[in-house]
Amino acid sequence: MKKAVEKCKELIFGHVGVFIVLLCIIPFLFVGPELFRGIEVEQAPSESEDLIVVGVSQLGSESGWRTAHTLSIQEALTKDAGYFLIFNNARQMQENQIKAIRGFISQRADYIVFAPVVETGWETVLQEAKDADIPVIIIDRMVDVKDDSLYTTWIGTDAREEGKKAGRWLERYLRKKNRASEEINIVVLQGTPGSTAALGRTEGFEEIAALHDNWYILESMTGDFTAAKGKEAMREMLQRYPSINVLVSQNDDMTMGAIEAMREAGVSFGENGKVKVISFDATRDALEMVNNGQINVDIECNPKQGAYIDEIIRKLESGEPVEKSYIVEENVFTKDNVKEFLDSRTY
Ligand code: GYE
Repeated sequence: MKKAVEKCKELIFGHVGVFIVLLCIIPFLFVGPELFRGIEVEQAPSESEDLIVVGVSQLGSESGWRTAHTLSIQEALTKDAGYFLIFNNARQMQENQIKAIRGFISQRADYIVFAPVVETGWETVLQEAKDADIPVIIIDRMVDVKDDSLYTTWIGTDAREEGKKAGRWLERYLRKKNRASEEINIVVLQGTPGSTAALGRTEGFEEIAALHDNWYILESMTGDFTAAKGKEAMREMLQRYPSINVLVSQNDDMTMGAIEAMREAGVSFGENGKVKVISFDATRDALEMVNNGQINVDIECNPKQGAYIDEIIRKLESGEPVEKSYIVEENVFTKDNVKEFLDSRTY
């Protein structure tokens, strides 16, 4: 009898035990990977022994351009190509970038690559990288530092020239439409305050605007390079100014937001509309809008910078000299030339 009772207990508790263990494990199987997402996994030293360890601090994921930029880096710095990539997304916050760079220094990365969200405030952390003898490659936007030995090289685009291209396009357009002496009311959606892309595009466009007494920049508002903030800012400006002739929007995401605001306000835009639209970046979605006449012109900003990073690191590894700056080539798209580029646009 005693034996039978023992057997019974064993059977019940044995099964309950297994059941409880399963109950604990099953949810973890689903949630487990989620818990680790976003947490940087440190390299096992043996795994990275023969690889070049590169810490990349990306400033954020605010735009379609940024997604393409990140992809270009990740496609270039692969294990097959000889790299161990430690990637960090700073979510548009400088303090996160500083923390990430300090992390790369303490992990003894071979190279630090970073796209600075704003231009100022980098001296201290760059000095720390220099003291640790880690070469720094700056990509996309620029840093404003007195001592340029704080970084090895910069790969980016000429934001000031992009702004000028926008101004020159408007000059040509108005001349062609016999409106060169008309009063032209302009509003500007600027990118992240203090960023190279916003500073340069603003300066470049203003340089051309200053040559025309009849161009009035009614207001410039920041949309932080995002569609949501671009829409909000444009909605406000549409309420304040009933007679906008031109929108200069410093990236495609803000342009998409602004177009939604114009639609909602019943204001026509583009080729056959009241507000002429000038945009920057030239992502695929925006080029389609150039093709169908919703955006008048898109000034290209080239996000494909990964291959340059790879090339520069290879040169540095073999002791070859590198330039202090590399400027990536860019185009201007209007309805006249956009078709031939549309098919090959991957981003
Ligand atoms: O134009 C914009 C992004 O810094 C050039 O940043 C880059 C800009 C790009 O958010 O879409």
